[in-house]
Amino acid sequence: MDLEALRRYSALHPKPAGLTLQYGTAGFRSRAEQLDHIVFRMGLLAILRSKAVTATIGIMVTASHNPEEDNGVKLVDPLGEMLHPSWEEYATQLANAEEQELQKVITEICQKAEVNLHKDASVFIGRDTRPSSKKLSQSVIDGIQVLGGQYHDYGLVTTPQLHYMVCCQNTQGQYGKATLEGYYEKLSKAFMELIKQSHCSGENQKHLKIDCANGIGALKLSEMKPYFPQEVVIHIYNDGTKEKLNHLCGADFVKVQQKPPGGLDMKPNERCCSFDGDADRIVYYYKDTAGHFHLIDGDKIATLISIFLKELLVKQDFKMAVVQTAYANGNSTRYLQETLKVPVHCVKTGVKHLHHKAQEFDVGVYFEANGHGTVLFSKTAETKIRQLVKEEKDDEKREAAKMLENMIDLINQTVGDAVSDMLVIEAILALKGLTVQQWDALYTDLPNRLLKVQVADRRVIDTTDAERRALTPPGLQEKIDALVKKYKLSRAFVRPSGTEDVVRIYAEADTQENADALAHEVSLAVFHLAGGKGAPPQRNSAPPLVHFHIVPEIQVPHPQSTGHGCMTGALL
Ligand code: G16
Repeated sequence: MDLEALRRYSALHPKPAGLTLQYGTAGFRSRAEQLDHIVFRMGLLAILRSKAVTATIGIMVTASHNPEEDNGVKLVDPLGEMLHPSWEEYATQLANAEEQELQKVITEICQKAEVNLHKDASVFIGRDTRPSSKKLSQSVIDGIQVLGGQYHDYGLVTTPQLHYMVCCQNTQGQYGKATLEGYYEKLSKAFMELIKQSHCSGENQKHLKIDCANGIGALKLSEMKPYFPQEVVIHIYNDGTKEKLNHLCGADFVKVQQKPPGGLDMKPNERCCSFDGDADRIVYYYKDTAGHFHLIDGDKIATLISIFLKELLVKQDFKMAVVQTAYANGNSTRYLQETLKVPVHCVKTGVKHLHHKAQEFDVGVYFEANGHGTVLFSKTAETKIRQLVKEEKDDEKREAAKMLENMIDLINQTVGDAVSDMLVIEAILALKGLTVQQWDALYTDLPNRLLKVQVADRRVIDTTDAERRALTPPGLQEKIDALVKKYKLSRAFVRPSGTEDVVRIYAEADTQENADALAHEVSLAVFHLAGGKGAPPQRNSAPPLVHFHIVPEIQVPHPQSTGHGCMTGALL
């Protein structure tokens, strides 16, 4: 280790006195001006991790759904997964070490994680469109250079694109080419192959309006446009040329506020979707002829994908499961378990937890309600599917295997990816001949409300049971239990956010009014028992923004039936 270089460079990236930051749900996040030393040190850590696992590691400078003034850093492991949990602690130690302790902490990490500093190292870097991102990614490079290693700076990319590049690099191209062209070509080829099998057409089905949250998604979708087949016509809104990132738009805004984003003009029954700031989340929505807004969130995306996959996999001995978090709407879980008969597992918030659980199955579909998710196929499942495409004699079965093979290539298995998820959804809707309204009507969401409360220190809240119950502060869970008892079909939980300085509150109940009342009462309990800051939360008197219609559950046509819509696909 070049100690002189370490001293010199760390002095250029000083840690503000008294600042302590924790590795959170998806890396570090804070106001951009507090992050220079963090990203420099994550450059150091990426080199150590790369040497430890003898593979390329990714660093993405982004704060995703957070306001434009924030920034953050996400670390990507060799196969495109989030940083291994055992290294999160090292990341926190390095981030919070005083300058004079840096060398000691690096040496300790090397000892504990058996890092051989003489090994080669390689890091891929990406960044989002925030004004602070370019300078921060330069600080990452400083960190990399201090410990000595190769790097490739991809510049502006979506988070999932960086995950994809890292995976391609470490699988020697087996997952694809580690270039943007490689990514666009792989996805568009799989998409075109998939929709070739669709017998549906129609001008309306072709068009999709996309709110890009004024973020990187707009740039990358524009680049990808030439690769899109004529079957899909995308219209990009909130492209970052006029408004601020994530301001009154984007997937998080639409999901939390349960209303359409600004800057997107939506006509009745038009299919629309929103990405978040770094394009790793997506939610769909539409407005009906009465002007009511309908949100189709990550739970319904998971349901649509599960229906499609289950039909194709029906005669295979594959274990398929869906992974959700406590935020999953109660009716989505019921639909998946009782109607679709798919096992559902609940884990803690954070794609790292969902991804890990989904790896236990041959086919693991995971989605957070906020629209962050993907599908994982085990090596065994993938090999068998590819083999069936080549060897299966029965035409219908071979066609079904082909659809699955194209799904494997279309879905970004490294992490939730708004672009790839969007193409998967568009393909499924086309193949099944489903309109956005029919998709929405699979089940009716229980009315729900998400709120946030500021407290002096959100770490006073500790949770258990996949964050569905609060262990501390004393008395909080008992209070929540008593409040929940007041309403029908109700459920509520609280948890400290890992990306913002807030406590999140989720409530659902039989009516929107009750869900709102319950969420408000729980937020007051958090405020009083967990040290709320400022004035107690006020009940929002605005009328519910989402129209919860009661519709009969739509029976998705059987794949072999020709009488309904134009679904294709044969059972394996
Ligand atoms: C990140 C994580 C997601 C998580 C979200 C909110 O999303 O990747 O898994 O659901 O933060 O986390 P929290 O409730 O702890 O703030 P993103 O899209 O912001 O990177």
